[in-house]
Amino acid sequence: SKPAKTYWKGEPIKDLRYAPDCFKDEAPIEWRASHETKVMFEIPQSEPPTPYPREYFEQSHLDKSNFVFMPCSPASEIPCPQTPGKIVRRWKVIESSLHQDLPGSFELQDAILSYNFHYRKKWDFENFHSYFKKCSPNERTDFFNTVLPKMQRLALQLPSLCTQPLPMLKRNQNRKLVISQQQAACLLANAFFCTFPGRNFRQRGVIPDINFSSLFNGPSCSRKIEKLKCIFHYFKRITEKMPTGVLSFNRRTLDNTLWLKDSVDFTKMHVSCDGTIEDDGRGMLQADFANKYVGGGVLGRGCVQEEIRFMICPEMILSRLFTEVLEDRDILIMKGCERFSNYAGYSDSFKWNGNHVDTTERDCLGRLWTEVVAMDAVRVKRTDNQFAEHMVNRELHKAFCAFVDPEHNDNLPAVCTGNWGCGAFGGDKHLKALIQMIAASHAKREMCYFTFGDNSLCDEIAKINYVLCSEGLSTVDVLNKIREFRHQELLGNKKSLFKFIVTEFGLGWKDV
Ligand code: AR6
Repeated sequence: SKPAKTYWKGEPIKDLRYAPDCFKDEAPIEWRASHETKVMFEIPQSEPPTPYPREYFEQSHLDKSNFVFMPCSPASEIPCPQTPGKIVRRWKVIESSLHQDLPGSFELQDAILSYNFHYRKKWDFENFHSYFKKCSPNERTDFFNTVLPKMQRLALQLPSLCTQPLPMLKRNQNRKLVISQQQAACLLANAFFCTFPGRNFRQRGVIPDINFSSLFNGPSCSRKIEKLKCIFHYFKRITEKMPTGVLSFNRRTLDNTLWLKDSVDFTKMHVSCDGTIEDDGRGMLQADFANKYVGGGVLGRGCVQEEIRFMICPEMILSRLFTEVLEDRDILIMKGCERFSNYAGYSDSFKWNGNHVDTTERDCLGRLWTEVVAMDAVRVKRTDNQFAEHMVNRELHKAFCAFVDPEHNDNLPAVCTGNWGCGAFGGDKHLKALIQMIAASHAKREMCYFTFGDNSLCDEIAKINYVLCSEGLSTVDVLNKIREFRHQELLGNKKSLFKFIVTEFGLGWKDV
């Protein structure tokens, strides 16, 4: 059992607004496929959802840049491994390689390389082999005798499970993709077997890689081994019992920047030193401290908030298959992704820590009530001034786009967030907390903020929020002060942003 939360300030966490309670008065809705919303299964939906259409839809005439290039597409061709000079359909080679028995990690490597011929000399599968060398004989037997054959069959079901082309969620567009957990599992099995053509590396600078090759290859490191444990665990779970729910991936772009001119009051806040977004954010809109290539280094060595979240909820990794790089005013909302693993540690000390049973309820559309928003902060370089107006505005628009909900205006669940952009991306914690407070207030959401073990930050954020709320200061007042702080900073004034704001308003920086 988890230790009780001991150090928190502001509103009690139980008094914030949560889904599904906050939506209880809304009428149930159904999926409606449209130009903006692509649904990959039949409506009305059954359990498990039936792929739509029933037969594989030939996609060779479509503009490739608008759709995911599928491994089973007839347009995907490679040189025949057996007959030099002959060209064959890639899917035929994949089928014959994955129909075979694969009794060990070297046979699996050969199978993957049969349709990734270019990489014969480049891929060493070091982490992959080292994982199987270290695991117990029982685990190895279970994987090669039971889990892997089921994964092979699942991957080969691609043309019967994903029967229509998956749209790319392109830059600066509002688009939603709705997919069953079974279809997601099939696509992830294909990513595991590295079947997606041309997707071992980032494509044209805008599409992330999705094949798992970079996770398998060396140099050997414990982070990748622990990530492999998460991945193998996911496949073990879903091949034992296929989940029957639904996931949605919604890319949203913000075209209105006028919101910033409105003046609104600050909303309530719970600030806690203990707790994490994934453990304690149930029913809230949960922040993913993202990279503009969603998932960041999840398939490589990266191992901070976003990568860890994607590893314990592997369906999130799928977003990389179809989400182009996020522009300054784009975000991605992932709803319904299930958590399969627990973990301990962080970064170099990260460890897979056993099975997780996700007890979150489902909505009327079959999605778990877990809503996660990928929002990428700017990476603050030494030469940048993060207090400069254009930098502040960039982050404000990003956070507002992440928190606003164009479909529901009132009674929205609180945002669950923390030190967004302040770890790997080096941002200022006071500035980013204020930016998120402003954005949440405009989006009419309360906020739950986890300081990740930092007691004094917890006090400071609670204090500034108390002062802003009790003095009735508005978001515009505070934005003006952030601008003034920038000038003071240029004059060499070294006060913290919070202290500056409080003293500027003629108030004391006293205990709350
Ligand atoms: N819950 C609450 N707070 C957390 C959690 C958690 N589970 N994990 C970390 N924190 P970081 P960034 C706190 O560095 O700076 C990835 O590679 C902790 O204080 O992940 O926005 C992405 O793909 C931590 O220092 O986010 C991007 O490339 C802080 O949140 C890049 O990192 C920031 O976490 C984004 O970097």
